[in-house]
Formats: sequence, C-alpha cells, structure tokens
Amino acid sequence: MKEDVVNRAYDEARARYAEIGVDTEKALDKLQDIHISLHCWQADDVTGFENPDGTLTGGIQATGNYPGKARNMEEVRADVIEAKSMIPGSHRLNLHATYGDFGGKRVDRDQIEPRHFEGWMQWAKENNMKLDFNSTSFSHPKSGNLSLANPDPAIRDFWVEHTKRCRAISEEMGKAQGDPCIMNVWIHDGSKDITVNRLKYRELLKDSLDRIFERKYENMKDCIEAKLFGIGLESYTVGSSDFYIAYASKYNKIVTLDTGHYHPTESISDKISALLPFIPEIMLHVSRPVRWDSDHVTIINDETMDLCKEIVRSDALSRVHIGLDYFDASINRIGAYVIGARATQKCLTAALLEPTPLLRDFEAEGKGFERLAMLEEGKSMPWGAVYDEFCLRNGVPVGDAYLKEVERYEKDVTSKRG
Ligand code: RNT
Ligand code: ZN
Repeated sequence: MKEDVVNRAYDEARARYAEIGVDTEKALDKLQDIHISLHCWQADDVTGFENPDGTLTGGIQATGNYPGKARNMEEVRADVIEAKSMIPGSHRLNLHATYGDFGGKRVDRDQIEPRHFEGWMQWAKENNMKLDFNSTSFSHPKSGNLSLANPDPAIRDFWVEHTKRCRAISEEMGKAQGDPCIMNVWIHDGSKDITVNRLKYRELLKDSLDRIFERKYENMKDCIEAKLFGIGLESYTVGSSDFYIAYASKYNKIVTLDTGHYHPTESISDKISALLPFIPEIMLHVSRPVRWDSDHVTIINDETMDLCKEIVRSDALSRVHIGLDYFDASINRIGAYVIGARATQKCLTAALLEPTPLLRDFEAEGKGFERLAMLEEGKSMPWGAVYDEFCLRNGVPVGDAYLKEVERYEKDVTSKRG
C-alpha cells in the first residue's frame, strides 16, 4: 500500500474516532507497549532439538505436512526473525525446554541447565526479544499418561526435578533480560478411560507443584495452564481448570488461559474479570480451536475480539500477558505466525479504540439501546486504518504486502529445506 494512502486513511479514521471521544494516538501508544510472546514451536511443529525424529505425544497434535519446517536451532531462529520482521512492535519469544542448545548431546530433562539456554539469551538480546519459558513433560519415554501426578515416585521425582530446573533456567533468563521470564507449566496428565482415582492424582499433582514452587525467585514468574482433555486422554485431566484456579488463587500464581482449553460454548473473555480479583496476573495462550483444541492459527473472530476488549475494559494490560499457542503444519509456518500475531494486534487495536466511557455512561443511565447501537457501530469503525498506520510507523509491511515477503522467504529459504 502506498504510504500516502495509508496516511490519508489514518487521518480520516482519526477524525472519525475523535467524534466519539477516542484518541487514536493514545491507542497507538498503548499498542506499541504490548509485547506478544511468540511461541517458538510454530516453526517446527513442536519438535524441539532434543530428539528431532521423535513423535509428539501428550495428547497434542500438529497436523499437516507443509514443506519447509525448521529442522534445527538456526532454522527456528531464522524463521522467528523473519516472522518478526512482519509483525509491528517488539515481541517476546516463548521457548520450550526441549529447544535448548544441547550441542548434539543427549541431555535428559532432569539434567538441563541454564548453560543450555545461554545461546538463546544472547540471541534474544541481540534481536531485542525477551524470553519466556515452558517445562516440557511430553514427547519423552517417561511421559506416559502421568508425569507430575504419577504414583511411581521415580517418575514423579524425575518430572519434579525437570520443572525445578526449568524455573532455575527461567530465573537466569529473567536476570539476563532485566525483565521477569514467565514460565508456564502445562502437563498432559490424564486418563483415556474412567479412573476411580481422580482425587489421588490431583493430590499428587498438588504435592508436586508445592515442591516445585518451594524455592522463591525474583526474576521469573510461574504460571499454570489447565486443559479440558488431550487426545487419548479424553476421560480425565488431572490439571483441570478448577484445579489450577484453586491452586493459583491460594498460592498467588499466574493462571494461563489457553483459548482452546475449554468447553466449546464457554467464553474465555469472561474469565478475565472473574479471575483478576483473586490472582495476580493472567497469561494467555491465544489460539483457535476448531471443534476441539485443534490449535488452528489465531484469526480475528468474536472470541479474540471479546478477549481483547475484556482486557482493555478491565484496564488490565499490565496484568494480562499475551502469548500465542497454535501449531498449524498445513500452511506456510512463518505466514501462520504473522497471521496470528497480526490478528491478535488487530483485535487489540479495535479494543483500544472502543469508546468505553461513552458506553459506560449509557449503561449507567439505563440506555440499553444506545449501548448496543454504539457497540454495533464500533464493529465497522475504521480500526483497520489505525492498524495499517501502526504497521507503517513500525516499518513492517502494511496490509497484504506481507504475502509477497512470506512467499519470497519460502522460495529462497524454506523450500530448500529437505
Ligand atoms: C497444550 C497446551 C500447551 C502446549 C505448548 C506446546 O494443550 O496448550 O500450552 O500447546 O506447551
Ligand atoms: Zn497452551
């Protein structure tokens, strides 16, 4: 898009928003301050560098075999840098424990150390990205159906040790970047068929978490992620939503809300205001479930819009961390990053441009028609022009201009991967 076309559309939009009392410049400033945590695992279908030939277990699946997936650390890094060049603003990178720099050696999960991630810390600094982290309890011979909730003390201890080490690594990352590293614990633990030991496994998980979180750190933050069910683990999930919300509110932990991890009719946006009075912060895994936790690429839809609006209406941008979590192997993987990140930002843009004070006045005055009418009008207000201006100011492709760049990178780089 030509620069002057973008500028003209923006000026029009600015005037339109001013009429309803919204300052687009303020919205742009706020948007600039939102750093999305990009999930490293979109680049390589959650494979990691520990065992590139291993299969993905733990009830999650990356479906599709689009050519060009990243095969090693260099390729993941190159792909993330490429994706980031098309996403306006500065963003974070969310690493999984299996993405360490193991130098070709077999380093088991209970042996990982900060030194395996020093290269990442250096790389992140050079590329103006901050790191977040995740323990990895899936795709491992000891994963089975139960990890932190395993009644076998040897297996449970192994995963407790792994998760403790992940916290120590996160602490080093946080220290190195002068900003807390947010570490997520998600485990797949569950049962394919009916279990008569629901309480037992949950008590074991609680005890494991207590042991894991015993040590206090200054430069990292813990978050815990629930799930409805995994593939092959359909009848019972140890770490359910109730379980983690209870745990987090009792022990002051961050709750991770993955938008794919709830009953299809549940609204995730409504959980923001339900949780904020009780827990310090929220981490989001913005995804798009299609019929199940299918991890399709995030798009602009009612769910993503509502989620962003609820964060903004709750004035909680500093308490809600936004990360992405999907792994689509059926389309260009770099394009998938760009679409999902930009869609999330577009929804945030629309949310930041909402005339909330006006809407709240209507509500206080009992003017239901007026409130609904303005909400409807907001849907077709020119927030797209404001986002285009944001892209322009950040020096990234505006509108569909990124298609050509994604295609160029595919031609020059990813299509040449074996
Ligand atoms: C799985 C969870 C979890 C994973 C990543 C890879 O259902 O959403 O967050 O997607 O840790
Ligand atoms: Zn998730």
